[in-house]
Amino acid sequence: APAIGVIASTWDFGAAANAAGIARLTAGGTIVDAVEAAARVPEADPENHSVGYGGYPDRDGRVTLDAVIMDDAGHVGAVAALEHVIHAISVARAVMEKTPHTFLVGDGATQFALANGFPRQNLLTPPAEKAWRDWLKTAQYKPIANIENQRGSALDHDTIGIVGRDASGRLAGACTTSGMAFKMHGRVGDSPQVGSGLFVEAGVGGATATGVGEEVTRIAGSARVVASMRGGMSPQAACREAVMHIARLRGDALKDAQVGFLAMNEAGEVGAFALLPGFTYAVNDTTGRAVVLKAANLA
Ligand code: SD4
Repeated sequence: APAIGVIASTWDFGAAANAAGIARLTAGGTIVDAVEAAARVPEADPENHSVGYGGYPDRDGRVTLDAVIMDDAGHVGAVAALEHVIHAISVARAVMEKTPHTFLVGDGATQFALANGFPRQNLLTPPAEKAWRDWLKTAQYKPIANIENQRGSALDHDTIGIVGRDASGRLAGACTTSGMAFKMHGRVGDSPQVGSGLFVEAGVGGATATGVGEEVTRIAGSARVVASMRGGMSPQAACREAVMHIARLRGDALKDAQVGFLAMNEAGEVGAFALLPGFTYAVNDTTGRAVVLKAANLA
């Protein structure tokens, strides 16, 4: 039977997230419900050190979360530097549905979440606090490529970016992260920024990004991938084009930074591309297909 829905997510752990999203679709949820449900899986996982609970803190020891959710009708909500609330993606959705705005940050985002009934919780787990205290000994800020797939290592950043399509062709996406481990307090990466960490457009498709957010932000990466698909490129070709643009623009300044893009077109076809080897993504659909694939790369 043909799939009535498909969800794709960044990294190996995307498979479990996708499964939650597919379950939501199968139960009659919308594609927005599905991508939100998917994003909530790593947010609640203490073993994932880059999303929600258990996320690594900034260099001041504070866990600060960034998230965005978007559909193909121009509805969008985002939060950045949210503290004390696990499900940043659901706060982003509340921004989308309950405010006249698209983006709340810092104390304003946290106050909005608490006022809307999100429980206040301590997000800094003992292992994350220990990693931070170890990091403070040298205090060297150096992101490590593909650390997302190496659970429990000192600098992981396991951002999840999700794009999905339902049976009727409606598209939506979500992206949620605690950002780069040991970032400066107040730093916001690509993930919650519409057009950088995520972009969705009716009749075209959706794209999301992972890796060193600064490199994605400077080219508005996900919007660029979607624009390339609008121009006729396949999802993988569009991701490759954005990666090549970053490589051209930044040259040696990239050092060993990783950036990966993941895209889905209007037909539900999925592609990805990364600067370096090691970027993986997961695709699940309503026929029961669940695969983890290695993205092609420039190296
Ligand atoms: C950021 N892009 O905050 C995120 C980090 C990430 O997997 O993708 N980690 O820059």
